[in-house]
Amino acid sequence: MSSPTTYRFSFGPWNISTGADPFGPTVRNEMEYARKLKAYKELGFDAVQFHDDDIVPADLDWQATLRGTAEVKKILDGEGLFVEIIAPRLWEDPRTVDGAFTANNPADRKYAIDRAKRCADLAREVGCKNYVLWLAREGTYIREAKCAKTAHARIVDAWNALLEHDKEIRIMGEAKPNEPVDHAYLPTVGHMMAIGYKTIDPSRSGVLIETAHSLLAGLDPADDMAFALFHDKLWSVHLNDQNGLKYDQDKVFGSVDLRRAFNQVWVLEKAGYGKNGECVGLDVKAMRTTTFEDSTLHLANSRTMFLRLLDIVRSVDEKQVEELRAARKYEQLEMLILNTLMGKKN
Ligand code: 3MF
Ligand code: MG
Repeated sequence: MSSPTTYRFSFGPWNISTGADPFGPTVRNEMEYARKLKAYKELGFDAVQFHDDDIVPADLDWQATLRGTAEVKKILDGEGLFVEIIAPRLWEDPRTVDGAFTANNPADRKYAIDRAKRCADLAREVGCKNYVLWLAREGTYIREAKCAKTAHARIVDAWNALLEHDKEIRIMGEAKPNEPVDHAYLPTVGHMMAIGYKTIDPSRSGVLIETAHSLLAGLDPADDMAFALFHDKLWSVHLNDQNGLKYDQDKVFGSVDLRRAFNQVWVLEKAGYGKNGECVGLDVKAMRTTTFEDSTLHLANSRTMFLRLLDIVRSVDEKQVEELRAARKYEQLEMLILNTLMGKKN
């Protein structure tokens, strides 16, 4: 029998935030950068997810970028952390107001591709081969604003340019159906994977799946994960939770729907997720009401939820599940799962 996977956990420093939202300013002090990186190991995490400008500002010249990157690498090494993924932040600069790779203005598209390539160079500097594209503004507020067919071609061209620029990185698309744009061009995991297969190197094109993003598309995150796992394309995750079809909430994993969270852990565990070095990534936000002292609790709690659900997944009698499946006794199977989740004997 193969030994059970020991999971490694990751998150991005943006998960420790000052609590500002679109309706109000910050409510907590900014935690010092080195302090944030120190929190990782204290909370039981192994790896960091970065945006390019989480490492060094995006407008530094290359020499200054190298100096800044070396400093961050030194802190990471000192903390015993590695970089799991790196993603270009293509949604804050004035040149990405109309999208990045799909902007109508050629100069803006060039800026986006140059910045995305620079992000791959940064990845190399911090020893990371996993590159994430969250295509935040690739879409529109009104359908007539862009030619959607051309937009898809432009996304593939940009993806190809990155694969060519660095022959070692592998690119994961992180799909999201809306927010900040109204209509995103690649709203689901299925769309993202279809684009990956159209690139010059499908073997280096995969996905990162975020629970809330699947839910916002009206899809089941565990099924999305299973779909990507079937294709060997699930290379990272952003686990969290979400209350219905509203703004992206990034709630603590399992805090809304325990059974839904259980099913995600189930699918990951049964497929051997993590055996090739994949991390259990979180993308969670503290509540606005949280104090500075408690500003990492949502991360610790999400990790705890994953591990508790993992215990439950491992405790389910697989033979019994198979028997109930074979006999089509789904009422009994459902009660088996509900009882297990509630810690009741069957
Ligand atoms: C937005 C997101 C993003 C991505 C991040 C890394 C800011 O809904 O989930 O978080 O996860 O950019 O790809
Ligand atoms: Mg995310």
